[in-house]
Amino acid sequence: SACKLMAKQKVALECLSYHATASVDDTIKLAQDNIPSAETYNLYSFKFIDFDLSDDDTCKATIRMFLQCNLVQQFQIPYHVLCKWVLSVRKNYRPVKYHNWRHALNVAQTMFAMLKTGKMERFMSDLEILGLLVACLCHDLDHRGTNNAFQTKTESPLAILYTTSTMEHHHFDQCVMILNSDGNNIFQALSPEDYRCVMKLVENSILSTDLAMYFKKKKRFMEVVEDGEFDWQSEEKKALLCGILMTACDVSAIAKPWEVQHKMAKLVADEFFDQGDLEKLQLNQQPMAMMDREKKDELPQMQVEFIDVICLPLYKVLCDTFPWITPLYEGTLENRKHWKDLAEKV
Ligand code: 5BB
Ligand code: ZN
Repeated sequence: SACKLMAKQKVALECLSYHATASVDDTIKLAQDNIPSAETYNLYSFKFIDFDLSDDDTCKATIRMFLQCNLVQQFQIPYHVLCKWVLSVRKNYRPVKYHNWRHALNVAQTMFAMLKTGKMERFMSDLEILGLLVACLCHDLDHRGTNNAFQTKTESPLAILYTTSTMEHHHFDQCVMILNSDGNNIFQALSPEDYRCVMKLVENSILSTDLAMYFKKKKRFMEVVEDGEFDWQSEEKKALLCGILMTACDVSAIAKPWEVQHKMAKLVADEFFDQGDLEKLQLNQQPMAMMDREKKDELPQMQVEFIDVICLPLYKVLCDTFPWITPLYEGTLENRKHWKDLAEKV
């Protein structure tokens, strides 16, 4: 419609300054650098932390994951294209407090650890592993630190373009935009069939990170598991499994060692509070408790609820099916104790 076309043009204009991909110089420099080992970055661990990594190292750690999965060789990704693509993806995250490039890296690393240490790669083809890593790295591209409800309330062009899963559709659009930019197409050597297949997986996986979709998916996932299912190869089941894994990785900050979880939760809260401030100032509305600075004392109790309602049930059903990812469940349970203690002090 004319309205959607207008919205699309507005989004394109708004994004122009961010649309730039990586420079030749940065690409050459990264491509010439040595890539440290997976052990150096602790990539196989569910306790991976990005805090001590330089911005350069975050790119190298990303490339290391592609190398460890043998994706560069398998899919004939020209190395400088991989380097440029990683730098471009990083560049298209905004410096918001939580939903930034480092969050994307953490999500991708949890996926890597699930596939390798969690032994889930046996359920995935190489093409699916490629798709999942790309989806993780791209799943929050151009996040503005505000959620879907905020887009709707402010009638942002994005909300006019996509009425449901607004931001997630935009993240996928940005992912496609980067792949289609000069020298950034890491999928360039794929056959048309593989290309179509991996793009479908990336789209499904990114759209699955909308928490609103998660509850439906979890219900269907439980049905499949309760049927005693061990065959995840059908297209529907594969898409379901990928969607569930994406959510498991997206919230995996909740399973990190306590000091890390504590810091991460503060970043989440700060981003929520910034949105709350915007709602007060721009919309003259009372934000929900989670986004209201005045209610920051309720944070521990909210984390307990988040753990009980979303995280523990998710990790429980996954661990029952794939026992090697139990560290995620145990880490979350441990953090629940800490948040519960803090909640009871208030
Ligand atoms: C989550 C779903 N939301 C629509 C309503 C609120 N809940 S919640 O009560 O489970 C909740 C989750 C409340 C507060 C929270 O954080 C306070 C700092 C969280 C929370 N969410 N805590 C976390 O550590 C993390 Br990680 C997250 C996930 C953040 C991104 C979630 C994006 C949701 C988009 C709908
Ligand atoms: Zn995310």
